[in-house]
Amino acid sequence: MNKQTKVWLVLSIALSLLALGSACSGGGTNTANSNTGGASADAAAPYSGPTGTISGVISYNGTPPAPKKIDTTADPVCGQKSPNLMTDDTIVKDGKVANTFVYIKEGTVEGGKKIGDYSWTTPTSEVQLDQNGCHYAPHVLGVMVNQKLKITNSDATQHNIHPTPKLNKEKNQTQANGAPPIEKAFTRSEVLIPVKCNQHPWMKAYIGVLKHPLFSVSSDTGAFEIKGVPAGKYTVVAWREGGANGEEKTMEVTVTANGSAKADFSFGGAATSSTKPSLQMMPALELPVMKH
Ligand SMILES: [Cu+2]
Repeated sequence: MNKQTKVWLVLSIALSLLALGSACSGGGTNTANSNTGGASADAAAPYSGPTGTISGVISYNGTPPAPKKIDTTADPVCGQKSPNLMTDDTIVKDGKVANTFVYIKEGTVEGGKKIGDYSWTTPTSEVQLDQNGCHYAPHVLGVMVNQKLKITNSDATQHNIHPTPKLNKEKNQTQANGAPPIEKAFTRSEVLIPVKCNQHPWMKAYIGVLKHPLFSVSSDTGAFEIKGVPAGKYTVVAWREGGANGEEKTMEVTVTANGSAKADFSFGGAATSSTKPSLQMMPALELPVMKH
């Protein structure tokens, strides 16, 4: 074998190995991600490029339904601690809505990869859900998949926390007064999981579980902010409690490097940010009035 033949032999072996390798990895990822732009090797890598922020305010057009007083006579301990417990499905102050869960549903990061193609580190910090005055605090919260949720009982009575997921495992758990915190985690993405208490039928909370940390809940001023969003174009969803399964609004938002994108949503009678036509076209003539 002369020197030239040897070189060709080595080259052709190397080339066929390369071809084999790319055929295997290509076949595995192309079915799962149709739009990875051929970057299959780092398909589940963390994002490390430029980021921006999405922020906005959730408004309510028209007169919101007034909170109703909850009858807590079934458990005297609840009445002693919370004599004026009110429903909190619609908390509107000065026309701004609290407890709206805002999150990135899907989208494409600059460069062409889908947001779902990146991996995100689960925070080691816990998110707390407290039962206080026979009421869940917070009413709406978000966690990442496998992030610890710490459930505490601050009441002198027994609660029974009962998330009712569709995709995650359903399990209810009794927590007596003075019992240590219960730790829970959800293994699958699910927006949102309703939570009830088997002891107190009025108690309600909602948990959004996502594979990424790109979510937020509107405060009492209706404001929310999602930081660390990779530059790209996204479908942002705002969900709030109401009706049988809640109300949802969507918006397309473009985030630039170090930029701040606005995403204001409106609920209520004359909503403007909805993609669906509103049936009620009356202008919001009345200012929201807090009754009771
Ligand atoms: Cu309870």
